[in-house]
Amino acid sequence: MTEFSIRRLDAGNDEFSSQLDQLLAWESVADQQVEAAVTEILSAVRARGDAAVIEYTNRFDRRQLQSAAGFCLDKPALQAALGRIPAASRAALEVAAQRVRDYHKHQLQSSWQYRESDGTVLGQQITPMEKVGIYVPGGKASYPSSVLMNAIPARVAGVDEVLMVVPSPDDHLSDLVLAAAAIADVDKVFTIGGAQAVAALAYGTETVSRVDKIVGPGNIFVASAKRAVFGQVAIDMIAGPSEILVICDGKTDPDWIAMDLLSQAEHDEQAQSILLSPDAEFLDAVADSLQKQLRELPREAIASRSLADRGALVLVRDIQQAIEVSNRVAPEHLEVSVDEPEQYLPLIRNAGAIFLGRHTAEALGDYCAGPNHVLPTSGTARFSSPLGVYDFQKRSSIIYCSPQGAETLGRVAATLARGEGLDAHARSAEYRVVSD
Ligand code: HSO
Ligand code: ZN
Repeated sequence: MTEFSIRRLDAGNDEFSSQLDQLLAWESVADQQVEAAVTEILSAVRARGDAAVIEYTNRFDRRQLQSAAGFCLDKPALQAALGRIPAASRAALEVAAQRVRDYHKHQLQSSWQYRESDGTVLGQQITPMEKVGIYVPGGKASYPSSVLMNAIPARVAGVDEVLMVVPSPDDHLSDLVLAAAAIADVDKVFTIGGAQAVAALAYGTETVSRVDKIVGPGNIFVASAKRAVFGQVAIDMIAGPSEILVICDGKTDPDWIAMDLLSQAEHDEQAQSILLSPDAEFLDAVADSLQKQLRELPREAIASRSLADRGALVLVRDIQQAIEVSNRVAPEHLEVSVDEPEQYLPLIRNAGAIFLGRHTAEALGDYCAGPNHVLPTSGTARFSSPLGVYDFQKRSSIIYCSPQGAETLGRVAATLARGEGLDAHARSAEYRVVSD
């Protein structure tokens, strides 16, 4: 049994602001040795394609691949995995996938145009990306739910080809992950991982097509490789540890709230769980419940480390103050466990996903409510949004000038161009100005 501890803070104290800063401080480790190793892997894969991918995969994942065929799984192989998983898992994955699909369809953007009085037409055209690659970590953090959350928005956006990479160390591969790929309609899975998989997706090899965007979480090598190939391809955010912030008036069952905090704490020693309440006795009750329920968890060691290092139970004056604190934290997940929670929505400024009401466990959002579980972490909800269909669509502007529009705009453009000393610009615009 591990020792239990969690810090108690009071938002009314003078030191609270600096205590909060300390609590939130989290730096993703940028390790120079990792960066050097990644640079070498990226250039080897760029230069030698499949051969380099095979060498690194055999070395790091202890495989005996002879050729690229050994790391490719096509749709029939994914369907076979779907046939091997328990019927209840398959049914749950299918319900989750359908709900995620239905929700994401609401995010589809449409092209638009408008016509000006002189006949000039202006607009914006929405086009899906052609190919995207999804990185799925191997081992314990290999979540089938994340396969759905990454692949389905891409499919809803209309992406032509969705590829997935997942490492298979010692030839271990999760059937649930492959089954989720089948349900999410992934086109091909490559059983490779690490920087070599990111490089294959970014540069392309004889077997892996070059993609336009790489999404999905990974270890420090994957994060570093994604950062390095950014520009060559688009990437999603670099995900930090999971976080939950719960605001509770003290009237929800403390066992429920404690388990909600534990649900994120069990992800990772660095995960962060914070509870804000105006009721000091309720904070005591949740602390007792955390201690009691931790012992029942298979991942007790991870969860208790996370609570001790990064967790907090915070006494606030009222719900308004709780929301002010929460806006400063900008949590990945925010639970508002109070009566009539919707009245607080207009006050909530920074949160990846907002869970309203006593019955809305954050875990439902992780699996099957419908919204995406890939969310901004580490305070980045201040400026970024959940992964969505819009991350796989691009916008192009459309300009179609009528002869009259070309005249009016031509004069304006020529004046501005001369002011910038760009004569070819001015003359190009003026060619279309016929009347004087
Ligand atoms: N809570 C995680 C997602 C997840 N939970 C996957 C369970 N499986 C995102 O922060
Ligand atoms: Zn989770």
